[in-house]
Amino acid sequence: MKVASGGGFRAIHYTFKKAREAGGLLKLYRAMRSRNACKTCALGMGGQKGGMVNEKGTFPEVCKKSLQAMVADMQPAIPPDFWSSHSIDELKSFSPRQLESLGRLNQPLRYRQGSRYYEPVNWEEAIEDIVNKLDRVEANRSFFYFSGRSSNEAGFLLQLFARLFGTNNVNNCSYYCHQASGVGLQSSIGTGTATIVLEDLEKSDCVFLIGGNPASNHPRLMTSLMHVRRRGGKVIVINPVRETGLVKFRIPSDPLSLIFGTKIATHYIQPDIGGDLALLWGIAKSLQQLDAMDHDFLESYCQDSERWADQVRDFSWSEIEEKSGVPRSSIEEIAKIYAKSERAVFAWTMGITHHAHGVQNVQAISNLALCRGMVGRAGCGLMPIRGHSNVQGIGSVGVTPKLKKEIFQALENHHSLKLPTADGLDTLACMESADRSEMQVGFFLGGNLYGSNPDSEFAAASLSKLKMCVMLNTTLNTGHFHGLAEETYVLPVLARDEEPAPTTQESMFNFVRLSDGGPRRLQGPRSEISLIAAFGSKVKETSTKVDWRSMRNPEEIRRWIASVVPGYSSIAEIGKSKEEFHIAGRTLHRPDFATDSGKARLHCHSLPELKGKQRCQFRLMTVRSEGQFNTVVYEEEDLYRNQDGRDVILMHPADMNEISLRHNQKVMVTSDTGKMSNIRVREFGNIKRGNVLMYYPEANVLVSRKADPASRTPAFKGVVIQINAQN
Ligand SMILES: Nc1nc2c(c(=O)[nH]1)N[C@H]1C(S)=C(S)[C@@H](COP(=O)(O)OP(=O)(O)OC[C@H]3O[C@@H](n4cnc5c(=O)[nH]c(N)nc54)[C@H](O)[C@@H]3O)O[C@H]1N2
Ligand SMILES: Nc1nc2c(c(=O)[nH]1)N[C@H]1C(S)=C(S)[C@@H](COP(=O)(O)OP(=O)(O)OC[C@H]3O[C@@H](n4cnc5c(=O)[nH]c(N)nc54)[C@H](O)[C@@H]3O)O[C@H]1N2
Ligand SMILES: [Mo]
Repeated sequence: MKVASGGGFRAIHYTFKKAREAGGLLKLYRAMRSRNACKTCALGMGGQKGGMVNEKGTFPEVCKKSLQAMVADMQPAIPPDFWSSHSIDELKSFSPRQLESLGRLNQPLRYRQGSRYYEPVNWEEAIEDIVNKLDRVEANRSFFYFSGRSSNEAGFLLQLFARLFGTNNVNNCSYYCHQASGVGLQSSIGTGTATIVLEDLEKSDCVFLIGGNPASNHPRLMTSLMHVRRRGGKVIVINPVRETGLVKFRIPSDPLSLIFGTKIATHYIQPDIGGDLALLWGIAKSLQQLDAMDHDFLESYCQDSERWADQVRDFSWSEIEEKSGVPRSSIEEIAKIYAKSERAVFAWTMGITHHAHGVQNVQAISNLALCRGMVGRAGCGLMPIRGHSNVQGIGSVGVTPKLKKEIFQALENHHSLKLPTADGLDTLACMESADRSEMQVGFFLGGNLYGSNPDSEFAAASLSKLKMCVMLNTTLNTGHFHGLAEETYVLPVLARDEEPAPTTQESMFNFVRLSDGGPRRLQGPRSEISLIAAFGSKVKETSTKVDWRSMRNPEEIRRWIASVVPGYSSIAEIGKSKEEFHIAGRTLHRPDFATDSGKARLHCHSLPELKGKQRCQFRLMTVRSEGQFNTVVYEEEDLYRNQDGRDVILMHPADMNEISLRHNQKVMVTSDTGKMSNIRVREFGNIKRGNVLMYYPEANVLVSRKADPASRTPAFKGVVIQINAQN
């Protein structure tokens, strides 16, 4: 059946289905309502108000992904005899979905080169072996990668361990995600996160939603967009794909919306993949022609605005139209709406950051907001829609190659520590260094570095050159079977809602939540914090530098965070007071910019040529389906795009016609990095001509390692491919 709206009864029906898998509705409901921050996206749910409650206190805010993540954690353990009966080669052929549904990890596993199997080992042996290896490696030949799922406390502790061990090779999944937002915003307004809180979004009269699919990836944002529409506000979507749920969505917690559906987009603009930069400059040009700039604001609070205005004038409409793929009339139409808006919010996701010019995209969004004075007031501002539930917190507490000056100084001065000063490497640089055999050890807190990396063949080759790789995970993923190091350890950890003591997370609105933790579901896994503290106390280089025993207590880690991380002082008391808080100095309700000059800066750019314009070439985006969370696939189907499997490439029917392809025909897809065969080509009228869509992580075979020089983020959405029929 063709799906014509997002959300709705299907989402409710799904809840009951998942409840059966979890052992009953009441059990699942209790788990979902426990006082823990939601495990999926960074919109921010749960915490002390209880699960399924957002930052405005609205209940019930349910999303399918959070149910899936919860039910996955409620799975029984993988049986101990599994490992002797399934070889690594066999498990390599398992799909991400098969691996996730094998169950929870509950005992440490070890693989040694030459063997065909993982072997379960006991905790003491695993830790001793790993410590022995760490004691023999030069610190700068190790690197630490963090996903954004772990707590602030675990993140802080492991980066501290890495620095005391002697390396700044500390980075998180953000380099493959929102790094361009952080770098772009920092260069423009002096802070790298959202300038607004959730209430502001609902007060705005115009929301730009650029390069994201929140209907599927941040479903609870849809409630806010519905409120904007109901109050007469405009929602302008900029996306090469007409995403079903952005056109119409049925919000499960709203009876009227549930039955009749809510129209979300008032305007839908379809640029070519990578065409946003030209489009954003085009909107500015149109504003200039309408004389709709806020000259007073530009004069008082911004710098470089004259140079910027000159450049706006200099771009020709023909260049803008050609490089954006959007006709001038459509650009002028949305510029007029923006010109009338009094409180506009600009929100964006991976369609903006996953490009070789991602930072420029973000700067251009910021330019557009600044030129009408939309930053530094309530009800309007800039809003990168973050990915992982605690990716922002992990970054705040120091999981970055270079520590913020304040953190570095406070650790050295107040805590009398000596920290390394050599430049640390970003994620891709670590992978490239491993490929040159310069790295010997990888240590990963969560995530799936193999699966999330561009150029899968390279990723496997590079990781397999390591002498040792240690991965702390809850469930299995492809990274546990591809690119195995000479010695590989998989260490099972507890999920957030199983932690023995409360931990904290930071939402994309800079709000710090307290998760209570809860009873463990399985014997075997250890808490991330206790495990990191155990390594800290045993590794020679780190053992005497900190009292690691006290660091087993998250209260003590929070005292450290409070004393070193800017804006985080309230975290010291949160365990007792239970008072969740907004981080000081982040929300910008006044135009006080934390740049050196105190003013926001407008940036100038040249417009990149649209890629893939030769005959038989197409621009490919690699995106998420409705049934997955990053490299974890819960369901093979993509409900909203009406696909029953993931081995597909979605293409406009007119493009198919032009190169004589039939619906469902098997094709080979080739890029300059790799090729995939036996892919089914599917008619998909919702995508703009010349552009095609495939699913991540499988399509990482095709994605090149060329990255944005400013953010080091690969162009996961900017791949040029060719398609050839196979039969
Ligand atoms: N259900 C679910 N939720 C998730 C995740 C998940 O995997 N599943 N992952 C989490 C994470 S870590 C993240 S970062 C976010 C990701 O959230 P999104 O950014 O929404 O995720 P993507 O699937 O990468 O989708 C990108 C969207 O950008 C559009 N797009 C592609 N190229 C371009 C372009 O050049 N220009 C424009 N304007 N648009 C383009 C695509 O059509 C698609 O709608 O979601 C988080 N939430
Ligand atoms: N081609 C392409 N590549 C991409 C993207 C894309 O759009 N296209 N998106 C990029 C983006 S935005 C991101 S964020 C990255 C994602 O990169 P990662 O964050 O590295 O990957 P995930 O798939 O989210 O990691 C999933 C694993 O985390 C573990 N896990 C879950 N919960 C916990 C926990 O509480 N503790 C611990 N220790 N482990 C846990 C589970 O074992 C699970 O298998 O991928 C990037 N790669
Ligand atoms: Mo992400």
